[in-house]
Amino acid sequence: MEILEATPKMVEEQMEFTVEKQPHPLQRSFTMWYLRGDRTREWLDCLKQLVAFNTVEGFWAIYNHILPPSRLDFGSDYYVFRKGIKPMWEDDNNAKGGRWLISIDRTKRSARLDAFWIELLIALIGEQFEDSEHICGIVVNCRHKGDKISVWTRDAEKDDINLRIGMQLKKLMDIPDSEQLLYVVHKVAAVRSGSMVKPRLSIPRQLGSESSSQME
Ligand code: MGP
Repeated sequence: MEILEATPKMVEEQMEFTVEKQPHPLQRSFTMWYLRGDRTREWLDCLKQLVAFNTVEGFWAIYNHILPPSRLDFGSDYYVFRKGIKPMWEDDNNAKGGRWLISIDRTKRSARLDAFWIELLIALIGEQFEDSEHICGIVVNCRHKGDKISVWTRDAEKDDINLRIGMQLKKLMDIPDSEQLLYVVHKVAAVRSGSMVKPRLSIPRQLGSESSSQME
């Protein structure tokens, strides 16, 4: 069809056809998981794989059909991980890793929770992180005590790479210096609970720490 010969209606139809037939592929495929908190069941049994996607259109179709984090019950989580990586410490890709943790103050929930989550989702699937190879996935935990958003990275010992990811995350979310981002090693988190977990890295550095951000 020569565009010059076509009526506006025909052009419109042709464009619709092209858009429908040629979705925009993402560089990688991802899988979305959901966990509905239930203290009567094992954690692993609460985790459900929802759907995989590998196109921009596929992502938005899913995003538009599920509840935003702010509307989930407390105790629920979403996980978006590279396809083939299970969102758990036990997966080989996570076993040596850790996560950058953003704790969302309860008073800032309405302004931040959904906004941070979509911002991070877009950064993840759009490969905006310079070190995206090292990122396994992202998580949002909806909690009455305060929600958490985290970026799981593959190797907790690669401090330089993890710090770069943390700095990018801080910039992306526009997190002020007064709020610290903490990098927690999964193996440490797996044996200790909540606030007792000592981070390996922090941004900004822990006040009073000697020479580096590392706090092994
Ligand atoms: P959580 O959901 O990450 O944080 O871990 P929450 O609910 O805010 O609790 P807190 O301990 O951080 O204050 C809660 C619990 O879920 C953990 O103590 C584990 O029992 C279980 N859990 C969480 N993760 C991410 C895993 C995992 O990857 N594997 C297994 N086996 N259990 C997990």
